[in-house]
Amino acid sequence: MNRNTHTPRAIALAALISLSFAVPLAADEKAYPGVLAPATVRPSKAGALKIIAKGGKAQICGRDGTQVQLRGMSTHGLQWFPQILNDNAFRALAVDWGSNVVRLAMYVTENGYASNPVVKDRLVEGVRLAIKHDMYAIVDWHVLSPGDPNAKDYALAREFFREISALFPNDPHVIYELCNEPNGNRPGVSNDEAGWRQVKKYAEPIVKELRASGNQNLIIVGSPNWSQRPDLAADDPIDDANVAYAFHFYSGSHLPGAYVWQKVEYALEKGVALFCSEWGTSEANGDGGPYLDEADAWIDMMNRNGIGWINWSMTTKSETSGAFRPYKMGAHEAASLDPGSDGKWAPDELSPSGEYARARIKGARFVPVARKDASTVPIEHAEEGYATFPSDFEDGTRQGWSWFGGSPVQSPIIVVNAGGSKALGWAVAYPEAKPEGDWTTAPRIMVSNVNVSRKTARYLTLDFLVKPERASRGALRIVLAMAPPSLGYWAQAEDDFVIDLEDLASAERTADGLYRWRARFDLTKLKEGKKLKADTTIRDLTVVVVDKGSDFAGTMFIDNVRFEESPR
Ligand code: IDC
Repeated sequence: MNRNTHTPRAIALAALISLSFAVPLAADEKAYPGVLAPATVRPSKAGALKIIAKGGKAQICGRDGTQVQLRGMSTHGLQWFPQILNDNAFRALAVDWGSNVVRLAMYVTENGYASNPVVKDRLVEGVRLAIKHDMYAIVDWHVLSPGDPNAKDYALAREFFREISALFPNDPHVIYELCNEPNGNRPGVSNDEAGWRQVKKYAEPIVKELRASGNQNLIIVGSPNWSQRPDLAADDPIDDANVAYAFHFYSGSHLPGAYVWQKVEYALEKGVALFCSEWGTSEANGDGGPYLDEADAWIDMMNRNGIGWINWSMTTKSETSGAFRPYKMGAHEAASLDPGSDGKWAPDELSPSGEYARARIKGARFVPVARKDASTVPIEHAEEGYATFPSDFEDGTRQGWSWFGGSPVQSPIIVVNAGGSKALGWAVAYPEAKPEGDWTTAPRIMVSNVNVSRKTARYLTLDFLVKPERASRGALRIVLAMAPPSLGYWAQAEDDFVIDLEDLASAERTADGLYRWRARFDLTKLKEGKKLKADTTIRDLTVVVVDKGSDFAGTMFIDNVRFEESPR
């Protein structure tokens, strides 16, 4: 093939107009003076944390009985972004950001601890790094999906807390968080008293066992509806003097004064200790925004009440809540999660959200840097059209297909003739330097609200074509993801479709010189044992083209996205 006839990447990149980062909305220190706060107090000074009742309110206090506010960051899932576990990063968090706490998010499902036990070693490494840098460490058993902490997926919980507490016996740095977010995902817990009783039934024996083995540490327990119901816990607390209840909010979804806020106020009045073990500047899905004014209102409220908080999360993943600059094709490289031996990330290595979180952890003013990659030139795509399935693009529209907001590739989407009929195409050039994380360079294109069901079909099939400008090594891995509301809005085909770029010669060649494959996904084989019934509604379809060590630059196309009864 004509490998070197074009300058590498030039053609793909020429078509690209750099996409702007969302410019942070104004944060307002005048309206919310409580966002400016004194520096945090470290474990070397504060010692073991204990809850003390003062004037009808419960406060988390240090060994001398004065209130200690915890402010810091959470890791992203340690199965996905372990690179944050490095000495320079923890030093930067402690010294440059002024954090006195770090949260280690250990997912159990989604390739977490249950199937990937190495993440526990990573968590332990994180605890050690936190101790070394004089920060408290939150051991987060990240219950997310399914939503019932008693579900069989979480059967190792007791043993896990036993092991960690034996490794760090009654160590004052360690805080145990027993269940990130109980919720209704089946098998789940209901958003009411009965749901809380389920959580309590799970948590109580672990609390008892920790105490019986001599661990007096602060323990945090999540609440139903994704830790939005501390009021339920306040009405029926766990019988232990050193348990605080978690609440979580995302400032674009959970507005100041609304539902979660009211539950927090209620629980505060009832006199239980509260801790915000996760909040984000984005919407609840981790993306969109950032919503900094709303975040200011929340932080002001938490700071004034001395409530500790943790921002989600330390990742370069392309999502607004991520604190570090993600890779974006044609605009910027990803930051490294290791800031280097100077122990500082430069301001533009942070995302707008990360820059904001750092200022608020420090308790200092938020003065965002100007971002070089902001562009006001809008990208022109082919006409959007209506979500249509099967998608054949013959009407010349995109039939509803668009970039997923967090897609690191956001090049113009075209509808042109490719391989004998109209197809949907876009330019891609994978970077030489591969950023951390698996999907960080992958175009993610989706059709929303297409609302189809597979009926009797077993497969979802699409034609995938490429016009390479360069393709000499590595592979492409096409992933099919779906959003069926009844399956928690996420289902992923078990088997990806892999294209070996070193073996292009054996691929089908179209009359117009493209390479073509028929990518077929078996809908009866989904990750995590999920099942798509014949009539299960699939709201959205997403195609992700993952870079496996490849130097691919050129145009990719999809066509004839369809269901199939059996292979043709
Ligand atoms: C999100 C991550 C995202 C990941 C998703 C599924 O940001 O990259 O794909 O989990 O595992 C929570 C959860 C937290 C979520 C976060 C944002 O505790 O795991 O992280 N969120 O959606 N609760 C509310 C929001």
